[in-house]
Amino acid sequence: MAVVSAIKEELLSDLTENLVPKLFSHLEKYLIKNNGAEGWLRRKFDAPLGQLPYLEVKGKKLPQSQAISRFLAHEFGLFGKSKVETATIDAMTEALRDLEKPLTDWYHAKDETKKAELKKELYEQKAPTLLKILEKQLSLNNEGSGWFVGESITLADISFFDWVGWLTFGNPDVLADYPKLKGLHGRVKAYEPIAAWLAKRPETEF
Ligand SMILES: N[C@@H](CCC(=O)N[C@@H](CS)C(=O)NCC(=O)O)C(=O)O
Repeated sequence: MAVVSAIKEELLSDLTENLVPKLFSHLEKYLIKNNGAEGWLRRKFDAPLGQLPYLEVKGKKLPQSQAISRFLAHEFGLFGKSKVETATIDAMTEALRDLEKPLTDWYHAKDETKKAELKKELYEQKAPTLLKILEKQLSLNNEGSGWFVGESITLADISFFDWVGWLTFGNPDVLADYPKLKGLHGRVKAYEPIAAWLAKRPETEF
């Protein structure tokens, strides 16, 4: 048992001190430099599925952002205390990820009329529909004064925080009508490991 916990401890410190910063630095390089750059082509060659992100754990490369975030959530105890909690967290994370296509379609649209249409659809329909449901869901757990699931922060809260960041691109006060969600956003932002990362993370477009 002691051996297992020593290995786990070593893995956790490796994750926080080396692997997570390494993951972000891969992403940063990809996002900041252009995709066609020789550096990226070489990196693409190294990537298990030819794409970023990937996370290296003890020499093993793990691709696919969602597999990575689930792996890290399991490792850091952010994935619930029962199978039902885990599935609930997973479902919430996926519900939030359903915003990805509308958001990137709007963000990257070149035609101004189409872009305005996509923005309206995202900010007046898709996002409010989900935010309203999430506000209610949060209220059902500890009257909305804590976290989405259970008694401690989970991947669902962190995914929510991340997606709000993306949504503020088109509306800096996107949570104005959702007081409970606004409170949760503040709690995640103030959560010590996240606050520490936010204070030192590099400035990038995304
Ligand atoms: N489903 C994958 C998608 C990965 C993906 O689309 N990665 C993009 C960057 S965000 C990429 O590496 N594009 C460059 C390429 O495909 O050559 C995930 O979630 O990780």
